[in-house]
Amino acid sequence: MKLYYSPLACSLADHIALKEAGATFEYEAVDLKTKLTASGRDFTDISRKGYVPALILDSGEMITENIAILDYLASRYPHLSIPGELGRTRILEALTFISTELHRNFKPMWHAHGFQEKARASETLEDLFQFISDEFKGAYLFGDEPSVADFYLFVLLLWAARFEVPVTPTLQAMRTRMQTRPAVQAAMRDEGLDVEGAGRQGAENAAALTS
Ligand SMILES: N[C@@H](CCC(=O)N[C@@H](CS)C(=O)NCC(=O)O)C(=O)O
Repeated sequence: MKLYYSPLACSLADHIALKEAGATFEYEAVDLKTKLTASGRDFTDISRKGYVPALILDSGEMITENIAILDYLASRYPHLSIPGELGRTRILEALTFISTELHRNFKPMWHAHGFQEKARASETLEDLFQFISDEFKGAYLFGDEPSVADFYLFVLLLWAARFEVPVTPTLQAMRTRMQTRPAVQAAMRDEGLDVEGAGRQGAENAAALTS
């Protein structure tokens, strides 16, 4: 497998999932402004969508869209999912909330919008983070082990730190807990991120992240 990513982008969730799975994979950075890969290829020749994440399977097939990639990884590596008849559905429910509510509402934060628009987005995000915090069933969303949904949520918690969006003590504790996991530290190091200061990083990448 090969993951196309950009440092501190939402693709970090997939990178963490692959590390947590113990999967064998390659990874290559994409400059989201120029759309060039680290090896100099035009990324839009690889994925017409032009955004990360994109996962190339060993068969050569490509999966795009974070929800689909994380769902694929959770199906292939069941310890990244949760058990039970509704397990996959609950994961998809959480991933969809994280993608279409939380992630989408970060858009004004990444772009050069005015102060008021950012303040409004921050308030919306604070409410959305409060909601997901109330859903926690343990140290992580579904109990005491993290799932793919926690990896995606973690990335958005790094963004929250970067943009000073207030989050609950439950979420602050989860972010800190995630940062102690060897797989998380390894994925962040691969992306050139400082594990402690990642929320403050990515300035040069920020303008290109359409989130
Ligand atoms: N619908 C896509 C959106 C992914 C997305 O927003 N990726 C951002 C990074 S977090 C990106 O690559 N933006 C650059 C661009 O759209 O040109 C998904 O859910 O995977």
